[in-house]
Amino acid sequence: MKLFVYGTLMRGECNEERLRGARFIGVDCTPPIYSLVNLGPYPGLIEAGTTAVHGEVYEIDDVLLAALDAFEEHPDVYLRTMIDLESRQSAFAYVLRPEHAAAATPLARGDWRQRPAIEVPWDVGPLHGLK
Ligand code: PCA
Repeated sequence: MKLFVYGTLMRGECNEERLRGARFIGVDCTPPIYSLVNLGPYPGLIEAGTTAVHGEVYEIDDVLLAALDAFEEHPDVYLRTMIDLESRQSAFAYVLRPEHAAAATPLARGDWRQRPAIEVPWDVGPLHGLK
């Protein structure tokens, strides 16, 4: 089956290796009826809003689907849901349950790769000794 990923499972992001062995189909985008929220280390797709969310589609098998369901804590945190994409294909996506989005800030551009850099809350000072 097809899986649309929009966060840490995308290429170049921190959990990309979890899709090792899956066939990459292409980049895709949701219709503008969602929100993408920033939970810090990872984002959440929320089924309400006006944002088109960018991501990638993969062909995955049952074994990988089960492993990803466990990793994404389906159905407790994310709910794996069939959604429609702008390319007119349908795919599963991990939709964040709204009760986990309370403290999250929206990513209006719908693109996890364009999230703001993490702010370092202390002054690290001049980086002596790194040369
Ligand atoms: N992993 C899943 C859902 C959010 C996340 O970080 C994904 O990349 O689609």
